[in-house]
Amino acid sequence: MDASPPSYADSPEGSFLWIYHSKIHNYQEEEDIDKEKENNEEELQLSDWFNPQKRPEVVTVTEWKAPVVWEGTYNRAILENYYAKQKITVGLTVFATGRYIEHYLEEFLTSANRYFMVGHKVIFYIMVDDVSRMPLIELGPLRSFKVFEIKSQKRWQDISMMRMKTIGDHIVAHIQHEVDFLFCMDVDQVFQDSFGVETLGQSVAQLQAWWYKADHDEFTYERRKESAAYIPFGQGDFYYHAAIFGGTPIQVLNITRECFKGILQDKGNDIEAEWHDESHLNKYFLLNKPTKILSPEYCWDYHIGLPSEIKIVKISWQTKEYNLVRNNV
Ligand code: 5GW
Ligand code: MN
Repeated sequence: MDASPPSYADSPEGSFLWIYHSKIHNYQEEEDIDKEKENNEEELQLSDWFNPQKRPEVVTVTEWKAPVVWEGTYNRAILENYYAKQKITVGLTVFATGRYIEHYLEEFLTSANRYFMVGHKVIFYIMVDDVSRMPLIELGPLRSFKVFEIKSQKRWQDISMMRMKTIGDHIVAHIQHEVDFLFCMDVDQVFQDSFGVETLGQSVAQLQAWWYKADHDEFTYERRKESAAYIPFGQGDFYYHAAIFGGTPIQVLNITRECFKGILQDKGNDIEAEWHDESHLNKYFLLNKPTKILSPEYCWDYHIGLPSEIKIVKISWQTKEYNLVRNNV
């Protein structure tokens, strides 16, 4: 691919398909909801729901005082009560192209339907390169989905990197008006247990399961100065996993825009970061600290085994059957 990437169309509206149509907007109702949100007394304080001392054997607070959410540190009842009053809607974007549609999408969606933000309104934003191969799935009452057709990418590296552009385009075009919080996830993983409101925040990063105990100089950050994703030895907080990130739509827009900017800059300089979008995401979160971090319990790889600090696995990685799913390597 050259310096000008295949633009996904300036206006995403051009190529999307509404399978589920949300209700026509009622602006009076929206105003009332906004008022209700303002009247929801005080904002919840961290100490109201989070107790870092419950997990003394792991890092539960960052240097910049952000919570690292481990099982046992949060009080879900208090959070549920707070967010139920706010009547929040949470979005979840997921991409599946090529063989990833048949291989992963159905299991991802059925498990997300069951475990993602149970009791709250959820909109799944499903991006596929062939709408006709979209699996039929039945969703629970508070769940809806919107399917969009995206262009396939010739290079596999561009599939994951172009997500940054596509997510940003969709946030601007509609997602910002539809949800209060947004998560973006890989499709090659399965929900195993409830992934709830304790994960919500302004900007949320996921600890990578293989690296959470390592020292920052061991991390597989991009180490070449020429890349926009460059992080020198001696710097870095955590190694974040690009398979899960989230926040408010505006924060996620900023994340995806900055990452895509770095990706384009690298293309212009004929360099590609070692771990593609993930390298750029790590650079972003180094410069813009996440306000919440999820423990590896939220995105676990069972190939590591099950150490005692992993109390409840909320999402697990699918086995990487590259020979089956990657015809374009
Ligand atoms: C195909 C070949 C090599 C790498 C990625 C792909 C690929 C990724 C694809 O053919 N179709 C596709 O939809 N993807 C999307 O990009 C999926 O949402 C996938 O979860 C995400 C990241 O790619 P992964 O999951 O294969 O990458 P890793 O870092 O989890 O190994
Ligand atoms: Mn993946």
